[in-house]
Amino acid sequence: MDDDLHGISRRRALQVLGGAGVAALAGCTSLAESVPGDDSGLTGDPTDVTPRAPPSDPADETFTLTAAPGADASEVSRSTWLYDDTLPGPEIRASEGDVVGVSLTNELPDETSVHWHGLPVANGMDGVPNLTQDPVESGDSFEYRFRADPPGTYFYHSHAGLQLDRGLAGPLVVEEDEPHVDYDDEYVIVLDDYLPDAPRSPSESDGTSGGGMGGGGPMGRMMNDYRPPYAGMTMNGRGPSNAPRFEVSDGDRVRLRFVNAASATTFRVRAGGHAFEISHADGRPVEPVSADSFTFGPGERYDAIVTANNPGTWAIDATPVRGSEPGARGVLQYASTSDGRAPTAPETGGRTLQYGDLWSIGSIDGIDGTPDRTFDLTLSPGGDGYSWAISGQVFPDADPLDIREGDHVRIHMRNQSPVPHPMHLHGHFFSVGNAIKDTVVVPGHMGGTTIDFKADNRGNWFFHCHNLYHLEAGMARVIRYV
Ligand SMILES: [Cu+2]
Repeated sequence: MDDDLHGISRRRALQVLGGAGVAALAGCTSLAESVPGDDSGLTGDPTDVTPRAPPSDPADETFTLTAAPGADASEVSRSTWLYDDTLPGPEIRASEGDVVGVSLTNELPDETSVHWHGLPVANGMDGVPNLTQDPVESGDSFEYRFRADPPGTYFYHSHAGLQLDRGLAGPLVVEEDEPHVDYDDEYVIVLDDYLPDAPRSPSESDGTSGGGMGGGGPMGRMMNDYRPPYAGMTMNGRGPSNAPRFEVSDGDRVRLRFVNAASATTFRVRAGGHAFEISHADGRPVEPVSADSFTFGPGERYDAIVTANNPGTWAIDATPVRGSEPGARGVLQYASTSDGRAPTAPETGGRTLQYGDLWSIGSIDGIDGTPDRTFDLTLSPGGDGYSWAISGQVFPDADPLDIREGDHVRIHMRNQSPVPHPMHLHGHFFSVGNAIKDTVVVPGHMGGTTIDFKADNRGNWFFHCHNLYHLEAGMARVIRYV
């Protein structure tokens, strides 16, 4: 294969993937055959397209984040890397329209960067190392600046290598001036899969730890579906024995902002004694819809309103859909009910939220006609047993998807593997069905999903599976404005 054809050099490839990716690439036949060429990497591509600048106004709200190895706290392993020594990282909360400044200090032994997941920031602020910015070296700092718009529930996380699975993630909330739903109180609930040891790339694993192998059939021994040896699932950084408590008052409507910050876990979420009124999907408002449970993949968010009309002590359970680890738990604690009793677990069954239930309030302008550009992509395992491909190409040995500013872009994805893929687009929201989202799970076994977006944010943008181990193994493309 030819470097120019694929628009990225081997050197750049190694930089994009980070250290862990080097081993993965070493075993990648197609790349091994490629010849290191000139530096025709993505950041150096000669396009006339200049990304828009970040806001020049002074920041209305400023934050600092220090990324560093976890302190020697009893429950936190030294392999856990944290923002400000907390798991999850500190909440960043801003008002709609404000200019936010975040000063990142890197005290990790490796380079890093921060991605503001879901928020359509200027390209240079998007935090993908070697694509939208130079990585922030160990000991250095970087000033992020973006406008907190549109409002919604987001999160931020490291986009370098496998750092997300070390604990480098935290919630990012942009408050609406005028919410479309009434509520009295709110909590942010960050779900994660907890890995006590340093993450390893799929190619380094021996395959014995997989809790979610692909099942029978020709793909039954799919190493591609590597699942790290998680110690368990956490809610707001805590395991079920130390479950976080969410106090509610009789009659109140409580908005729960659920964030799936996991690297490889789809959760099913339910609450004992209460249905959810789903009010937002990936931060964007939807017509409120009732459901007894919902599932969501890595990178997705749902806001759910719970009406406190059933006094007691109730569990909010988040169970892995694949993987055998026990789930995460929180406690919905009525102020009127004596504390300290064991929470009542949710019943199974009931109605599960479907994507088809989501009707966004508002729409994306300029995507109601015939698309200007359509991409038909397949999602499939690579032939080597651990890589993941989009239309047969394993990133970074993969063509960019070229678009022009103003285009109505349509991407159709067909999943030729048995496992679901939560596909995430940087820098833009897309429509999927009647919802507006930034991450969508494409179901396994030939599941198909079509997304449409407006090319209104110039730059080179990452489009990838948000299962970190699929991303690491090549399930990504760059969407390039030309
Ligand atoms: Cu995937």
